[in-house]
Amino acid sequence: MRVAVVSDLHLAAEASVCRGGRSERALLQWLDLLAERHDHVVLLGDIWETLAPQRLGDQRAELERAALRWPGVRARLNDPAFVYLHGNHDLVAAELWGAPGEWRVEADGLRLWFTHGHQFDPFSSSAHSERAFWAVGWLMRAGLRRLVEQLDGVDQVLGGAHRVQARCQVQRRAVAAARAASVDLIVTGHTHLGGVYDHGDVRYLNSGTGAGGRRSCLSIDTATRRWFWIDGQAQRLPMVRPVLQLR
Ligand SMILES: [Mn+2]
Repeated sequence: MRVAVVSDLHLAAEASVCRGGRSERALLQWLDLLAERHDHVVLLGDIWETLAPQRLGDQRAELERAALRWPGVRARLNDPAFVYLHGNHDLVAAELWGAPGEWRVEADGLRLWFTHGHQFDPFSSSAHSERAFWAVGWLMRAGLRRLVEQLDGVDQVLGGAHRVQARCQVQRRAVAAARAASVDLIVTGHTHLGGVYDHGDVRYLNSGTGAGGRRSCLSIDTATRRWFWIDGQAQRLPMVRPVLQLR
């Protein structure tokens, strides 16, 4: 079984708070290319941005508005090639569209567990996070988008090593959960920091983020036991070009 994994697009209705880019056409070309080359494309949560509505707590209306702004992406959620799981920024899709929070599957003797990963992050599962992301939305509307992105960059530089490497809390908790559930591969997004990490009996894979034209993703082949992360920012490097020819 070949599976591509894309997460954290953060598609929103309003351009000022949308981090997913502006062109739906380019995004769909990428998703459809992945679908052509894999049996499934897992959309691993935070595909939609609903935590930055104008009024606090208005996630349902925000999801519907975002879906209208990105109709092609919405249509693909009903396409059997795509498996959509909700994250914390699109949690409301569970209640509105019945989106599941995880996909567990066995293929070629391997047990795989796909889930967004916010349940392993104490901040994102806290009551404060909804209010914090709502406030960030207003900073972006107030023209401080660059500041928000820079803070995000600082967070990744300062916290990056801790968040990606084996001592990262999300990763440590995910690996412990995978071990308890006897799965071989646990696949999350959420941290926006992609990669593949070997923990002996368990592998932890993170899809990174496809937001803002970054187009990072995972490609997993259970038959050949090959899995790798494609860094969307480094997609011009010759070493990844022959693999997927990303544009
Ligand atoms: Mn998330």
